[in-house]
Amino acid sequence: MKILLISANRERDPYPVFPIGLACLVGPLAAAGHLLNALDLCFEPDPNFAVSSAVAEFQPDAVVISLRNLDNVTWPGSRSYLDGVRDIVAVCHARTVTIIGGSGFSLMPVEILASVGADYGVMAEGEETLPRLLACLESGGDAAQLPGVVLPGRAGFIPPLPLATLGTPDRTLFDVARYCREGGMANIQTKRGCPFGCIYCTYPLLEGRCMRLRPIPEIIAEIRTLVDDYGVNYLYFVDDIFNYPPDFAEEFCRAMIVARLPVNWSAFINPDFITLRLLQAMLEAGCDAVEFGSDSGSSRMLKSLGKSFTADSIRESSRLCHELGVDFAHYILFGGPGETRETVLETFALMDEVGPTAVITMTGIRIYPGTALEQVALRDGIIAAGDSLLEPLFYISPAIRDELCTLVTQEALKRRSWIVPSLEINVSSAMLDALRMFPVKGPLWKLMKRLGRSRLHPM
Ligand code: B12
Ligand code: SF4
Repeated sequence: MKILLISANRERDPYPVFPIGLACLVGPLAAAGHLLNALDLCFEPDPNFAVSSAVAEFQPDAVVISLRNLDNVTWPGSRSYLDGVRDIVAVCHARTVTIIGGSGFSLMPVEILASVGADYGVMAEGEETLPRLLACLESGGDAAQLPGVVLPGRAGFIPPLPLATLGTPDRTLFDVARYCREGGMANIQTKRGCPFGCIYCTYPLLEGRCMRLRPIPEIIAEIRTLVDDYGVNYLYFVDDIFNYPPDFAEEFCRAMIVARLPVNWSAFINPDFITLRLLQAMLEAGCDAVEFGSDSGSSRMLKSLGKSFTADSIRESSRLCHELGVDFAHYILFGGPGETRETVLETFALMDEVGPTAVITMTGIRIYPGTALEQVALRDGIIAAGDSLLEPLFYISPAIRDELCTLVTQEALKRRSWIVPSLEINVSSAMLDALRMFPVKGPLWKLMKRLGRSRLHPM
């Protein structure tokens, strides 16, 4: 079949992110004998025109739409992307079959399929399910019998089966160089899954609770291709947690060191499971910045959010970063269940104490179906049974709701390293656009070191 792959993601903040999910589907689809073409809407000035032209020109038998983001998960200032997806489907609809999937789609597959009007949906990993669905369409089989396939008008579907073996993304149909130029990096994955249980988090729902590791030689070969064929010199590891399991992370770093790969990189890490030995190996392997998903500096809030670590782990891991001189950021989520003025101030105090290069903060926590936070939000009357979560709804602790933004603004502006995208503290879309004019490698928050003073609505 002739298949047109469309990446629907047009978000450019904090930077344009390469459509690695679609790239993972290229190999399995090509192996199944399909003829492929791709359309990446990230850089298209008129997406509907681009889709219409691509469909007219290529005449695909099916269009495969990747929906990575539903919205920007930012409160206040929330932006939903679903209207854009509805338009893409509408442009294709009379002319070809539409199949939608991706992480954003997989969070609420039945509702999204109904909302955007595509012909088929695929929940979670597409490497095996999508070729199976296409084969079923070709042979006139019953798609409802395929695990992971969602059909319009049906409330349920057979749950997807996790892939036994993770493959290597094939980036040949996409503009890797442009993402490196405008986003400062390429992306890569070493494993899938997260065994932890943070109450708001969808990652275990999307990738499963079991860790599935890629063979290290294959990851090294992929990096070599990125370097040799695409001129990549900076990588971001999209793993839920880079440093878990820690022995795999270390083994991988040692392999990178042996391979002498000329790249720098950064990744999300957990404040537990980071030792001097592992951090040393990471730096030797080219890591020049780490991001901690710390969420809070208050012991009470860490417990309430279901974090597996303590404030002391945040202290110790930050100390290691200072000792080895690596840039580090802590990501903070304010407003979770039990958040009060005191717990917010405790978080500011802990961040003052540990002195990261940057603190990146969200106010309010997006509520997703299937998470423990959804149950807490129902209990606390923040949402009602049957409420749709398609348009973003946020949990904000009733005890702080009215003053959260004022308090965070006041405190963040007193400090130089705090970035609060929702309140435009030390960041704005215009500022990110301007920074992208310069050839900056890696995460932009590393530039916080050069900031003169804190600003509201910079640029
Ligand atoms: C790493 C990551 C980031 C990094 C990206 C770094 C980089 N250079 O790539 C950073 C921190 C920058 C980031 C930013 C954002 N992110 Co993010 N991110 C992730 C994360 C952890 C992994 C994404 C990834 O690369 N996965 C690896 C690839 C291989 O998997 P995949 O894309 O899901 O593709 C597979 C399947 O989905 C499927 N598939 C994909 N497309 C299709 C299409 C079809 C038809 C089919 C059948 C199957 C299919 O098959 C693929 C292979 O198995 C996910 C959470 C998660 N665990 O999935 C969130 C996630 C994707 N992010 C999310 C969001 C919202 C954002 C931001 C908007 C947040 C913000 N305000 O900054 C920005 C947007 C950035 C942008 N420009 O788009 C949400 C999206 C859902 C939603 N709520 O809208 C997620 C799901 C997290 C969440 N909250 O649940 N992100
Ligand atoms: S926040 Fe991190 S550690 Fe917690 S469940 Fe999500 S991915 Fe796992």
